[in-house]
Amino acid sequence: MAQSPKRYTLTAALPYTNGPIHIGHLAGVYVPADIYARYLRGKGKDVAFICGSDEHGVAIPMKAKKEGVGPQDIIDKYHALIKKSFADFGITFDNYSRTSAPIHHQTAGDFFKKLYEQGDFIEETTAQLYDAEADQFLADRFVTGTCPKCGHEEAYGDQCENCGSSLNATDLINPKSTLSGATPVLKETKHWFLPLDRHEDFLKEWILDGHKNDWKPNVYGQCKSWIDDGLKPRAVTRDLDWGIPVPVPGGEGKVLYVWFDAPIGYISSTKEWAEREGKDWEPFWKDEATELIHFIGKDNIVFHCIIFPSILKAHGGYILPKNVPANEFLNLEGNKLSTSKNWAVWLHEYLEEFPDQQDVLRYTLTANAPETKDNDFTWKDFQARNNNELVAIFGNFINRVTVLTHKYYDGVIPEAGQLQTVDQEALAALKKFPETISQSVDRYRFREASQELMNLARLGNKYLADEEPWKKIKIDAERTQTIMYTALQIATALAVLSEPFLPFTSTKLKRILNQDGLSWGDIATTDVLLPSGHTINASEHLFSKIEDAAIQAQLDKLEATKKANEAENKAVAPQKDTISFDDFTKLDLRVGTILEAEKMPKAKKLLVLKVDTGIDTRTIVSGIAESFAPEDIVGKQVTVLVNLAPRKLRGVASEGMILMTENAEGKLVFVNPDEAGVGNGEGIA
Ligand code: B3M
Ligand code: ZN
Repeated sequence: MAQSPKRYTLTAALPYTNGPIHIGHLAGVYVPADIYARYLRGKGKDVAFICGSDEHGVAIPMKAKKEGVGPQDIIDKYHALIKKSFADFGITFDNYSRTSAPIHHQTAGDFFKKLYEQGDFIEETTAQLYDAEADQFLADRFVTGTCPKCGHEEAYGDQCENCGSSLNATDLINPKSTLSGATPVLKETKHWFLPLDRHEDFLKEWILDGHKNDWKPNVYGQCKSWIDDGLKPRAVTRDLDWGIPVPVPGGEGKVLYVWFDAPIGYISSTKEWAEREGKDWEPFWKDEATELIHFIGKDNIVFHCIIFPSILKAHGGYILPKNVPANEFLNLEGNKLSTSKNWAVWLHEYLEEFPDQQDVLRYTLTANAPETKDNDFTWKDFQARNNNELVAIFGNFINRVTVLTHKYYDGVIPEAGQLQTVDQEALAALKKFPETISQSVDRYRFREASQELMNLARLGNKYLADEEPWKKIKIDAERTQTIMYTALQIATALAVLSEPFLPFTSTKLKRILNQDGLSWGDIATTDVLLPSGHTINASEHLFSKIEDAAIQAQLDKLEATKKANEAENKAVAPQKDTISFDDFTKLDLRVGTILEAEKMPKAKKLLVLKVDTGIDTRTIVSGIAESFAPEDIVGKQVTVLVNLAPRKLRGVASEGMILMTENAEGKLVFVNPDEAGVGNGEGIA
C-alpha cells in the first residue's frame, strides 16, 4: 500500500482582481477546496491551504481603463473586497496573498531567470498582432476573433472559452482589437517561449500513463486532447507595462506572461505564510511525501496540468500536482455567469442580503456542484434546498432533540436503559458515516458527500419519528431516556461530520451540545459521544425558512440586470445608403392576413405561410420559426412586401416577404398594421 502523505498543499485558483467573487467561482473552486481543507484538518492532517489575488494580466489594466482609474486602484479595491468576502464566508485559507507582493515578484522573477539561464526558453523575434491606433501589442484579452478549432466568434487571444482550447493570438481568424476595435497589423517583437514540445514525453508519461485512473475524466480528456494535438512553444513574456518585469538582458519594457507568474503565486503565498508562522515552506513544495492538489475551474486546466508542471519540471526540485480536480461551470438561471454583464450572484452582496446564512449557500452550491457537467443555479432551488433539507430535515431533527432534552431533563443527558435493536442499529449506522463520507470526499465527490451527510440527519429524523419520545414520555420514562440518549449521539455525530460542509452550523451545534472535543475519527470508534450527565446549552435555531418574497427580490434584481444589458446592447445600426423616392415607390407594401402556417421540414428557422394579401392568396416562406409557433400566428395581420421577386427556399417558391423587427429582448415581432381594422390589400403609406 502507498504511504499515506505526510502533508498536503492545497491551492485554490488565484482570482483576478478585476471584479468581485461570484457563485460560479465559489461552486467551481472555493467551496470544494474549503471542504477538502477542513476535512483534512478534521482528520488531523498537516495542511497548507493557499490562495491569493491574481493582479497581473491584461484584465487589470482593461478594467482600470473602463473605470477611469489606475491599475493599482483596481487591484487594491478588489483585493480587499475579495479577501474580506472569503473570510466572511468562512473560506479557511491558511494564507491569502497577492501577486503584487514583493515576495512574489522576487519568486517569479527568480523562476524566470533560472529557466533562462538553464536554456529552457527559446528566444524569438516574431510578428505579433499590434494595434496601431492604441500603439500596443495585442495578446490574450486584448484581442478577440474566431476560434480556429471550433469557429466560436468571440475567442480570446489566449483561449477559446467555448471549446477550452488554449490559443495564441495569431491563431485567431479575423482578429479584432478590444482596445480600439481596429483590425490589428503584424509587427515584429522579441519574446521568450517555453518550448512545451520539449516536455511532451514527460507529460505523456506523467499524465496519460500515470493519471488515467485518478484524474477526473474531464481533466484527463482535456490534457489528452492537448497533448494529442501536438504541443507548441508558448510565449511567456508580453509587451505590456503592467506585470512583473522580465529580469534578463533584452527584457526591458516587457513583463512576464500572467500565466507564467500566477501559478508561481501559490509558492510565494506559501513562503509568506511560512514566514509568518515560523515554518519551513520548502517541504510543502519539494518533499515527495507532500500531496499537492490544485482546485480550479475547467478553463484553467491546461495551465495547471500542462504549462505549470512543465515550468516546475524544468526548474527542478519541485513536486508535481497529485490531482487537479477541476470543475465544470455553474450557470445562473439558465445563463452563463458573467462579470462584465453583471450576470451573477455576488458573494459580498449575498453576505449582506442573507446575513448569517453562509451555510445555506455553501450547501446549495455543494449539493448542486458542477462536478461532472455544467449546472444551473436557480433561486428556487436555493430556497428548496434550505426549506426542504436544511430546515425540514437537519434543523428539525436537532431542534426536536435539543428542545426535548431541555423539556424532559433540564438539558442533562439522561442515562440510557437497555438498548433495543432499533437503538443499536441507529448507533451502528452512525459509526459508518465517517467512512462513507470520506470515500466520497477522497474522490472529490462533494455533492455525493453532502447528500451522505444529509442522510445522517435523515436517519436521526426517522429514528425520532419511529420512536416518538413525545408519546413514550407519558407511558415509559425509561424507554424515553434511552431514545433521547440515542438521538443525542446522532446529533453529536452531525455536529462533527457537518464541519467541512456547514461550518457555521457545526460551530453553533457544538456550542448547543456543549461538546467541542471530538474528531472525525472519534465518530467511528467512540461508543459514547455525549455521556449521560453532560449538560447541553440552550437550544437555538440552526436554519430558518426562506420566504418567497426574499427569492422574488433576487429574481427581480436579475430581471433588472437583464433589462439594463438589453438597453446597453441595443446599438442602433447605422443608416444604409440613401435611396431615391422612385426606389421607394417601387416597394409594394400591403396588409395581409396569415391563413395557414406550418413548419418547413428539416429547417429549424423556416415557416411556410399562406397569406391573404387582398390581391391573392400566396405562399411565403419566412425565417421566423424560432420566434413563433405556427398555431400562434394564424389569423394575424402582417405587413407584406408583395412585389419582391419570387425565390425558391428549400424547393418551395416564396412569393413576397413579411416585415419583422426585433423587440428589446431580441425576439422577432411583426411590423404590425396595428389593430385598427385595416382590410387586406391596403397599401402602406
Ligand atoms: N486568475 C483565474 C481565472 O482564470 C485565474 C487563475 C490563476 S491560478 C494560478 O479566472
Ligand atoms: Zn473554440
